[in-house]
Amino acid sequence: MEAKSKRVLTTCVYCGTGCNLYLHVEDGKIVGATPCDSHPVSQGKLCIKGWKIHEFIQRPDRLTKPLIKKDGKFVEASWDEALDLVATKFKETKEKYGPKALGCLSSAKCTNEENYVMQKFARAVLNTNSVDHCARLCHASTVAGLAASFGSGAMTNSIDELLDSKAILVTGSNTTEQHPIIGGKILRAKEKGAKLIVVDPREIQLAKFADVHLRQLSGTDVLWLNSFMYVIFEEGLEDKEFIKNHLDPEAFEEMKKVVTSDKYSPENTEKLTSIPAEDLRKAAIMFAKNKTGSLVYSMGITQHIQGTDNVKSCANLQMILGNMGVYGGGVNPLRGQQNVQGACDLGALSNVFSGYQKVVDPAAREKMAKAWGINVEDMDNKVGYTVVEMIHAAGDGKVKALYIMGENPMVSDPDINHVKECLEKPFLVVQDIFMTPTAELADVVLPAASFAEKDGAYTSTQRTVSKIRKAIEPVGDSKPDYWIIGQIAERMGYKGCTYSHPKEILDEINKLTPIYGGITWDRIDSDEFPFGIAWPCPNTSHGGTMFLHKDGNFSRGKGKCHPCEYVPPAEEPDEEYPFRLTTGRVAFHWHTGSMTRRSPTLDREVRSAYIELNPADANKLGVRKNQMVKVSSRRGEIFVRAEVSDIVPPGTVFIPWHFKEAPANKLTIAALDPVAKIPDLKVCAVKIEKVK
Ligand SMILES: Nc1nc2c(c(=O)[nH]1)N[C@H]1C(S)=C(S)[C@@H](COP(=O)(O)OP(=O)(O)OC[C@H]3O[C@@H](n4cnc5c(=O)[nH]c(N)nc54)[C@H](O)[C@@H]3O)O[C@H]1N2
Ligand SMILES: Nc1nc2c(c(=O)[nH]1)N[C@H]1C(S)=C(S)[C@@H](COP(=O)(O)OP(=O)(O)OC[C@H]3O[C@@H](n4cnc5c(=O)[nH]c(N)nc54)[C@H](O)[C@@H]3O)O[C@H]1N2
Ligand code: SF4
Ligand SMILES: [Mo]
Repeated sequence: MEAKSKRVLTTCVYCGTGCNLYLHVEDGKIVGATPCDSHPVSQGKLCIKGWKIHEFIQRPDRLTKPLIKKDGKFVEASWDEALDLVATKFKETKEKYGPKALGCLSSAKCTNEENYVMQKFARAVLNTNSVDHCARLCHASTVAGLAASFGSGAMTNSIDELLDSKAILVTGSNTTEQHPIIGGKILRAKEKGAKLIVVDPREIQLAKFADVHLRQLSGTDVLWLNSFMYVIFEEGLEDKEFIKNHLDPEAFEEMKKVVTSDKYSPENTEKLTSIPAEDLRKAAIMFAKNKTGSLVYSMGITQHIQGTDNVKSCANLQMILGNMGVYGGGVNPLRGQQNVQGACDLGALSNVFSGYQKVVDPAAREKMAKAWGINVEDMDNKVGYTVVEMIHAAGDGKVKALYIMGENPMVSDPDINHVKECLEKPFLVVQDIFMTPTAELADVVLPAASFAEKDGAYTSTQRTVSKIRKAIEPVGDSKPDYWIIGQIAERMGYKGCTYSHPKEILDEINKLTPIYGGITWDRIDSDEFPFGIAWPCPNTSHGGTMFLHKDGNFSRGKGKCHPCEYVPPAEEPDEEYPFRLTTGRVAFHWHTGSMTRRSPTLDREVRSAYIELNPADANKLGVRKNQMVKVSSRRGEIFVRAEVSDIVPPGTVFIPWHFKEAPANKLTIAALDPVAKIPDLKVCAVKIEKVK
């Protein structure tokens, strides 16, 4: 008989830090969560979201039954009825309009195994490469930029190395709020004597502890990064040995020519970035002289039409300083969702199969077709639609059926007035644990089991694959995502997506994905690896990889610098829309709020949307703290309360985008980076009016 009370070790479902925790279960109810002392990263700590993780799981408004929309209203249905309907519609759409008319959004909230099955379903059953997920709104530019520079698009070093870095440059990462456990380690490194340089338009918590805080205008990162390198070359502080031995010489010279040109002198970039030249010089020299230095970044760097260039510039900087392939150094993009790294690794991207094997490579297609038992001619040989493109294609009538698992684009995508128009058109299936604004638009809603109700694995920001374990039975009639996908596939005549347990899926992943070759089900909670293994891990005698590009031996051979010229954001303030809006997060809430706003402890902390407004701007507008204001852009308007604060500089405003009743994404712009297709979520122009 099952014990009445137990605790189950698992991995946190929120951020990419990968903390492990125990879920405490009594009589089938999750009553609490506590940290795991022996976990190498979290070491007995959790942030507030981890401590309160149990609060959303068994909320009474969990989706418990499949729902089918009839005459504009949802009606409960049996699994058979819902799955038959979905399979029939998908089949009809494919027969009538071809595979291009179908698309899938996979999920960084789901497990590695579930993401693998979703992309297999898209490719083997629907025969489309239009399968993508929120990494596209997040670190798509990291994947593109770092792959071009180093040959691998992931965080290069491990989290705890920060404790031994001599200098840490943090830019576009509000680390203490968004990755609190990592933020704590940065502060510990600072206590131990590391220099801390923060480059962020807002005076975030870390900035208060920094040796230097540079406040650039949002969207001007290439300028200050080039200026850093300008100063480093001027002072002769580059690592000449590393450059000679490990970098592609032609690419290096080409890049050097650009960054040392006059327009990137600190004096010349000051006008556009608003960073005082003096301060920039000081910061650049400090970072260059204190070796080994680590560069940490997140959304402030990636979410721009110039995101890929921003990332490449970060890589350029760390390469010329010789901070690559060494302990305590590296280019360290902090991955956001707890399993966004895994969703990318397992091929939930429109251009790659699992392990970043390219869909346009005939040999890769041949390999997958053979393993999946399908005809290679049936496979899509072109890159599919990305997130924003797919939604726009639905609006244009090109995509006629859309399957969304564990994403909430009606709150998370840019320009949601337009997203709504687009999602109203196709046959829409949404698979979630709660009724979200996206699910409300669906024709069929499928109830998924949460992370506490299934087995599987997540891959953390430091590439460590670690397990989640079933603590309770699925709530209501909800089912694990992999089961649901398998059932739809079977009803469309394909049995290759049906598995009896995630272990079988991981076995298949091991065979087809070289970087995961040795990351087997049994190894990742063995006595040898109780908390998982970091890829690349090609075989079962390999112990995993702590940091990439060891000794400057880059995955691509020689490290490649890229010349990046500054390109201004797609939309900047003007007379009509005079403020620069940047959007982001707060410590207590998660994205679209579907989980954290159902957690009473977290909800109590921040209940509604607000706008950070500099006191000088508030004065000019005649707005006081907590007064309601109307914020509008060329695309929409929302009402929020004013939070008057010097966290933002004059002319810049910040809105957290968690709140569906006042969604910041009604204001944002869907302009895309040409390479990574990531939207510019960090800059657009707005006006602010007092509400009477
Ligand atoms: N509590 C909480 N934690 C989270 C999440 C959450 O929703 N809530 N989400 C997770 C996810 S998926 C992600 S991707 C990460 C995101 O983590 P972060 O990237 O740290 O979070 P953001 O608030 O989006 O923005 C980061 C910083 O970018 C700065 N910034 C704004 N514009 C610019 C610019 O033009 N250039 C630069 N360099 N900086 C700029 C902002 O002032 C802010 O400090 O957090 C993860 N962790
Ligand atoms: N303005 C603005 N917009 C942004 C950003 C920004 O900084 N500014 N950041 C962007 C970034 S970095 C990201 S990552 C995206 C995130 O965008 P989304 O991924 O759309 O946001 P989430 O709220 O994390 O959505 C995850 C959904 O999965 C559901 N879910 C949880 N667990 C499970 C499960 O086990 N199975 C299933 N099927 N569903 C589950 C949740 O209820 C939720 O509805 O937003 C982007 N949007
Ligand atoms: S830091 Fe991230 S992984 Fe750790 S408890 Fe908080 S949300 Fe969870
Ligand atoms: Mo993200």
